Amino acid sequence: MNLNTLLEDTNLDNSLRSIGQKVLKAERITFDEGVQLFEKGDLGFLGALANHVRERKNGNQTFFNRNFHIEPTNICVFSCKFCSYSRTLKNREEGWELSAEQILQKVKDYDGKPVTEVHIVGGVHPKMDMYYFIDILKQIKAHRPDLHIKGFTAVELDYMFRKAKVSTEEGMKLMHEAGLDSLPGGGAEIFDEDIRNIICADKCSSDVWLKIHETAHNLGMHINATMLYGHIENYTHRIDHMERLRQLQDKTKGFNTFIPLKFRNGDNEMSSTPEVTVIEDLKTYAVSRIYLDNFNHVKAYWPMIGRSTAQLSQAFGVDDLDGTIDDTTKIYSMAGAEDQNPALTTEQLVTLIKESGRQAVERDTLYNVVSLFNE
Ligand code: V47
Ligand code: SF4
Repeated sequence: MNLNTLLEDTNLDNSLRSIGQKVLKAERITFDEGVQLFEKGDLGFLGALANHVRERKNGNQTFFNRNFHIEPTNICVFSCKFCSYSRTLKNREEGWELSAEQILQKVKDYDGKPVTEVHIVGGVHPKMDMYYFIDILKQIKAHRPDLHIKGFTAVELDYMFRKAKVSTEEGMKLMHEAGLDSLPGGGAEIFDEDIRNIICADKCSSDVWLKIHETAHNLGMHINATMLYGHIENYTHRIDHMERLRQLQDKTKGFNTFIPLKFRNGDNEMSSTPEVTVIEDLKTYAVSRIYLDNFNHVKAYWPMIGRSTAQLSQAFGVDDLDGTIDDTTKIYSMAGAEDQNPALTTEQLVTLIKESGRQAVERDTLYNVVSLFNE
């Protein structure tokens, strides 16, 4: 339905109407209004608003990227309760540790293939230190200089910098100079300290996560931010998370994309926490699109939510479907993701986008257009 017609509906709650009018005028909504959208907005209303913002920012285009993932290890010193993936050094037989040669070989496996990005992320291994990864980054760049390296969450970097006894600024500069082009958005989880203390007490604090990202932004790195939702947090915690990101973005303009990550309860310490429904997924995409007025993109990570929800999400604010990941991304498949074999050819991904009535655009990490499809 047309947004103007929707806002004229006499049955519409007055506070929702006033939020809708702000969105129509491209005005920022407040913290309380964000919470109200979650509490009172039905799916039709939220979808119409979020789609308006999405089309104002990105027209009818949906972006994707040709990338591949490398997970150097699933051995981790931390013990996040939602994690189905990590193993400790004690139960090593269920873990993996790739050598520098194996990591480089994975990059070489893509020689001649039209990928533009490698995404490197894994557990926090006590022996894979900053210098180990600096050496690997240099080797990857020497082998394929034009491949964008998006790697290491703030949690991994914080551990490496502390171990190497370097400041955040110094460590980030060394990693950037060695070839690290940008960071993925992981490790943010939920910034609220009380919830964080319950679900991931021992890893870096919200302030440290934000500081690491700010430092990377100051070096000119454009990066992502995630939010793990749908577990024990409430709507106020979600808006608080987005508010902290919105404030940092006002300061630095360093974030490219916001990625809501749906909590999956397979085989982890939070298995008794039920997963939220697809309605909640779509509401979360929509409210983030409306609230984060200074973010250019909202991404749905399709291996996690499945192809059908990924298609629907494009009517609820999402303009990015990540990439044609043709490697198994174990952090999700081990937690019970919809797509146990997350591989889609470019043709399949383009069809999925086209069927949703959108134009598929292959982008590089920084959203430069690589190819336009189905014009
Ligand atoms: O921080 C872990 C999440 C994240 C579960 O930047 C879980 O382009 C749901 O950040 N249920 C790491 N989520 C992955 C990540 C990412 C993924 C895709 C794209 C990008 C990007 C970044 O995975 C962790 C945590 O929030 N996670 N376990 C789980 N059971
Ligand atoms: Fe380690 Fe990351 Fe799993 Fe937490 S989510 S236990 S930091 S691998």
